[in-house]
Amino acid sequence: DGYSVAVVGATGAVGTKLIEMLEQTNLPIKKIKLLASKRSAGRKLLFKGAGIFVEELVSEAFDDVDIALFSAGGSISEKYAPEAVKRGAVVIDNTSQFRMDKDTPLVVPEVNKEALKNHQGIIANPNCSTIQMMVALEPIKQLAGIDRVIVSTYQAVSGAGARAIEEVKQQAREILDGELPENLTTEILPVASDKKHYPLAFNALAQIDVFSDEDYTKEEWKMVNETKKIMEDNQIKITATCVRVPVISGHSESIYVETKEKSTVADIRAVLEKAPGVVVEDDPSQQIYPQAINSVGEKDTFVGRIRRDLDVDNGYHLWVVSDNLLKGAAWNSVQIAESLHEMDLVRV
Ligand code: A2P
Ligand code: 11C
Repeated sequence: DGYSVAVVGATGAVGTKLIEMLEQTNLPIKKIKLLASKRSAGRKLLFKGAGIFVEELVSEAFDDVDIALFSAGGSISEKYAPEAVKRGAVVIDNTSQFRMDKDTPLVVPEVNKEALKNHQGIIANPNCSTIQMMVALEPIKQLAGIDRVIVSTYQAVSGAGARAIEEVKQQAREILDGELPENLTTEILPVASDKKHYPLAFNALAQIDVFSDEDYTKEEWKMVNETKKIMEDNQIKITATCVRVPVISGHSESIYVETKEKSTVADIRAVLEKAPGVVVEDDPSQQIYPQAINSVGEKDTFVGRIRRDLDVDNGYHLWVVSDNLLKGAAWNSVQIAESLHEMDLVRV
């Protein structure tokens, strides 16, 4: 007994992690189906030690599926998520395709599980940089309310996919071999679809995704709009600067938050220490603070450098780090599946 679960994009960077997280969940699973493009059909991947053949993604593949986890790009979700729902599956979508749709819950289980109750078949998983910020800010919101957020991110290259990781590694090798920066191989970063490409190795690029309104990038707009939707607060003041750094996995964020009510660093630390999904790593006397490389493979969000602003009453600074492929993607999706099961919401 249990659910029949499909992973769409099973061979990808996030898909591979979805399989790992499904191996670790206590969600009852009776069958797992791995879907990808025709190119991968027939490849064998392991699930709990058993070899499972990857199948080509076609609409009929969802006929016997209860829960479908999508991570194969927005256009694949646009086409196949409604097909999966039509055939009786609940879809948990990792892409940005449906996130801002009125009828689609956008869920971080630690924050707004209740929103799942209104689902119409598709549930959206937020952007990775938004998720870890929500996990860290929700306890502060509950303590003292949130008036304003200013966030700067230091995002890992795995967020841009497997090919981007290869590109930055290649650039690093070329530089160490004496190549000049202007001669490096640049085809993908900062954004595959944009006109120009720049090296990321030994660099930092203040562009994630393409530019949009007000000269903010789409990634920055995602952090703004998704935060308002998840926190159900259109009044919250929030602005973001998103930067790609040559880190393989683990997004880091410098978050400045102004609370509505008076609080103290000690109170904020205390609520974070008790918060679900948060691990406080904060001891300046011992040089303890979160680091991207230590977050890899962990499901938690790490918070440190908790301190007051020197000029603004109610202003606080945090350093927040999490594995962008786990809490930022695969783990949050599987947590949503677990929540749907616990809340008896798997059948549409
Ligand atoms: P495939 O490996 O067969 O190309 P990533 O985010 O790491 O780039 O991974 C993208 C995922 O989406 C892969 O599993 C990839 O499968 C899958 N994918 C890409 N295009 C399609 C498609 N047209 N149909 C089904 N799956 C696709
Ligand atoms: C990045 N945050 O780090 C992006 C990747 O909307 O799900 C995830 C994009 C998304 O490049």
